[in-house]
Amino acid sequence: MQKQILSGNEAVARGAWEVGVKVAAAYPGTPSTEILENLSAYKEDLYATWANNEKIAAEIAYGAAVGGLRSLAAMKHVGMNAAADPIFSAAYTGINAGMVVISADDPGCYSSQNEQDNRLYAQHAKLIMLEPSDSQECLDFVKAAFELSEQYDMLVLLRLTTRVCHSKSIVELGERTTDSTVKAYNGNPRKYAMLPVNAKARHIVVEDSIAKLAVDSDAAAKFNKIELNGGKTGVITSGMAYHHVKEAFGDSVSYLKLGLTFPLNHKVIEEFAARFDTLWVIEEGEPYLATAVKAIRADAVAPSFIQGELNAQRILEALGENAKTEAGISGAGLGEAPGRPPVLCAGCPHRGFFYALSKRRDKFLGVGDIGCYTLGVNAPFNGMDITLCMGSGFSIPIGLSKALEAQGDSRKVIGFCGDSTFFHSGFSSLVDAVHQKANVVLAVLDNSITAMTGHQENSGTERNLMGYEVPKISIENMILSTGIPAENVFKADPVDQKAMTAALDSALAVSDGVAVIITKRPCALLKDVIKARGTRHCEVDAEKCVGCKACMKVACPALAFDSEKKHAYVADVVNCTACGLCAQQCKLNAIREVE
Ligand SMILES: Cc1ncc(C[n+]2csc(CCOP(=O)(O)OP(=O)(O)O)c2C)c(N)n1
Repeated sequence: MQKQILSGNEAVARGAWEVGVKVAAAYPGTPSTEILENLSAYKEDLYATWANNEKIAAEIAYGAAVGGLRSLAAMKHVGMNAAADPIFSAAYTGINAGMVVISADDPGCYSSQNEQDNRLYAQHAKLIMLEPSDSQECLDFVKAAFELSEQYDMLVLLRLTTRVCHSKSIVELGERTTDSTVKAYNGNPRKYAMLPVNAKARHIVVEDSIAKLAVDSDAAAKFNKIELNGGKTGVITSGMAYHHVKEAFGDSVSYLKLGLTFPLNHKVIEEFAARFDTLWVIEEGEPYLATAVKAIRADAVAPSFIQGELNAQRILEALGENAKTEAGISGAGLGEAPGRPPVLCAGCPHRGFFYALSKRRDKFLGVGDIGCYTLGVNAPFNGMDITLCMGSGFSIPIGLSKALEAQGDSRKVIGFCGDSTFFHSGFSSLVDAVHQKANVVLAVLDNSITAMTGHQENSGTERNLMGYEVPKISIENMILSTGIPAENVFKADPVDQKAMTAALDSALAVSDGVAVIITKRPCALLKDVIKARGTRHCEVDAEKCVGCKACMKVACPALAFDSEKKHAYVADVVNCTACGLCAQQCKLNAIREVE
């Protein structure tokens, strides 16, 4: 049997391929992104695509599953909010071929705007939930998930977390199941057309299926692992929390590691609990298991780890004296890594936009969105007042501008989002702004890629995930299609400060309805951009530099200031892209481009 070291995401992709998945759709989002990237490598055997948002991804997968192909939709946890609408109703209809929704949660907010625990979605939306805790289980569970999905005619939520997605461990690979996975389409509007009359009937069906699975002893044995090590303490846990608690206590306690976490098999929990004087529930996030276990054993000890990622030290601290007797270890040395706040890269086109904006700070309130440009919130740009979720950069301004108007505040609201976010949900917000005649400035910061999550293609790129040529959708044409007059649409290369400032001033001067700015310059880290730049970079002429630090105001990480010699210098020649934004600030022409 072949073995490989794989991350959880790679193992999910491998498992999906092995189990005969034919259609996979996702919208990128850390920590889930690599699932689809890895699946696209199997393009001879399946169709893998980036959708414009998670709702669309779920609907593509659902269409394929009902049509008879095993399918999956992958997303980060907040993507589930966008996809919740179809998923809740798909849970009623059931599917035909298996369908798995993958939610990658981010306890500790390493790359997210919140740390919601999507285990609660399983219960709420009525999805079977499997929680793998390492890469082998990622592969095994995704395969089993399709069988379970078809056996119970239910959607399965494969719930991952950052640490499961990104940790690497040894995985035993399997063979690929071939075409027996294709099921004939069995049209049945009473099952699939969710009018109230059908929905009521289907609701009962899904509740019945949940009840059956909750007592399915085969499923319980397959996914729930009991490790009896003697001693008086039993631990109930799931997912990555299992490894943290194991690191803290090793074999000094016994474990019930739940893999099938919705519906929970109460008999399994009861039998395990009955063996021990002391019962701990250790889980990351909301008290999901704790609520169920405490209904069975009210004295179960369940420390709260709602905020932040779990680790052995936190568990030991939370359990206090109890932990010392059981574990005999102190947890010393399990320190936190130092924080390193992210910054806009050297040569990032968004820097030019925010620099121009920072010169007009008294004239606007800024509403950001989610992307690399969110980093414009930091000093020295201080470019935004609010940032919430994808697409909201174009809709919050509608309400916020009403509030400013009501209070006689003459500042404009400027909302901004990137090209991928524009396709995700920004455009529908823009349409609303136009329809409502909102007096706002909306800026699309188009760097021709979904940059923040690692350069995924989107509807504005000419290739898709599988590398095939596809129609490239014009953002400008979409904007003009809303009826915004062309004279209210201002375009600029954001690094060109003359053009950028002119665009900004013109947009701020529009007094009736929506003005749009489109900044257009590709991400500095795109392969083609790096290739075209070659070895060009900037250099500061120390003779000419008087140490005024005007160039430092653009906050480029490639540029530094020598406080002894009192002049600026390009400290990171490799990453300097010679964009010239710093050079534009130098009145003495002390910065020039060199090879
Ligand atoms: C609902 C949701 N889905 C996915 C993400 C993950 N995510 C954060 S930023 C981003 C893409 C931003 O791309 P773009 O708007 O083009 O801006 P760029 O990073 O290129 O500047 C994504 C997919 C998220 N935060 N929320």
